[in-house]
Amino acid sequence: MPDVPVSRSSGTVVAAHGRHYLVELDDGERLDCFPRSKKSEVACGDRVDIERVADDQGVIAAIQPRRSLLYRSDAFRQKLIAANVTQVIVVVAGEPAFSSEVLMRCLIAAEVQELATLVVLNKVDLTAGRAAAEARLAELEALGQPILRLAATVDANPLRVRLAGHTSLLVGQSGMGKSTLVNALVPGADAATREISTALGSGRHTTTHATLYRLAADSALIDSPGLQEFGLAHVSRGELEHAFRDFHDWLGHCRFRDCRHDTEPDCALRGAVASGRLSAQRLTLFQTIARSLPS
Ligand SMILES: Nc1nc2c(ncn2[C@@H]2O[C@H](COP(=O)(O)OP(=O)(O)O)[C@@H](O)[C@H]2O)c(=O)[nH]1
Ligand SMILES: [Mg+2]
Ligand SMILES: [Zn+2]
Repeated sequence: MPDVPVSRSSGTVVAAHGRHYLVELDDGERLDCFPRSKKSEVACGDRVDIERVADDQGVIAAIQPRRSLLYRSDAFRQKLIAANVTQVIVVVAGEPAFSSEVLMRCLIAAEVQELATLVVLNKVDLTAGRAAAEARLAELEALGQPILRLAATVDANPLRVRLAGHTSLLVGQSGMGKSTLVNALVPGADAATREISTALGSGRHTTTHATLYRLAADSALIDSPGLQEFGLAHVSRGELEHAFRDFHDWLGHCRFRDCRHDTEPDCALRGAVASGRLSAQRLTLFQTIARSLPS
C-alpha cells in the first residue's frame, strides 16, 4: 500500500454502478470510491464514511443508518435501488404503454418502506395510448393515489413544486421519460450524467445507474435505470394485502384467518368482487403478485 495518510470524511453516494461509487463529500468534492468488503451493499443516496486511499480514490468504510431503503428482490438476491429516499415517483406514459403490474409493484415497495408516492403520467402531449392509460390509472386515483399529468418535453414545472423538501426517486419502466424529466428540472444534468458515465465506465446513452441530483439545499432527485420487473420477495403477504388500499374494509372478514382470497369459501374479498364493491382486476392483480411471493 502506498504511504498515504488516512483521512476520514463523510459524504453522500451520488452515483452507483456495480461496486463503483461516486461520493460527494460534505465539502463538495466528488470522489471515486469502492466498498471495503466484498459483501457491503451501498446504494445511491447512502450517507457514507470515506477513507481516502489515494488523491482521487476513497474506500467506503461505513454506511450510516438509513431512513429508508428501496430495493427489489427475488428468492436469491436483492437489488438496491436507492437509500434515504422520502418520496417515490413512478413515471408512466401512454406510449409505450405501461404495465399496471410494474406500477403496482413500485407502489407496494414504497408503501412497505412507508414512503410518500406520486404517479406521474408523462407524455400527455401525445394522444396515442392516453385514453387507455387514463382508464388504468382511474382505479388508483379513486383510491386516493396522487397522480400528476404532464409532458416533460413541454413543461416539467408542475412536478417541481412536488419535489420541495424531499429526496425523490424516479422509477419505472424504461422509455417513460424519467431522464427527460431530470434534464428538464436540473440544469446541467445531461452533462453531469455523461461525465459520471465516463467516470464509472458505464454506458452513455441509457440510464445504467442510479444518479442523485441536488435541486436545492433541502431537496434532491434520483434518476434510476428502467426496470421491466420488480421482484417483491421481501414483502410479506400481510404487507401486500395492506398495500392494496381498496382491500382494507374486507381484510379480517374472511372465514379463515389465513385466507389466501383464492378458492377458500366465504372469502370477504371475493364476496366484495361478486357484489360489485371491489374491482375484479384489482383482486386478479393481487393474486398475480401474491403468487410470485415466496410464501
Ligand atoms: N412526446 C413526448 N416524448 C417524451 C416526453 N418525455 C420523454 N419523451 C421521449 O421518450 C423517450 C424516452 O425518454 P427517457 O427520458 O429516456 O425515458 P427513461 O427511460 O424513463 O429515462 C425519449 O425519446 C424522450 O424524448 C414527453 O413528455 N412527450
Ligand atoms: Mg433514463
Ligand atoms: Zn379471503
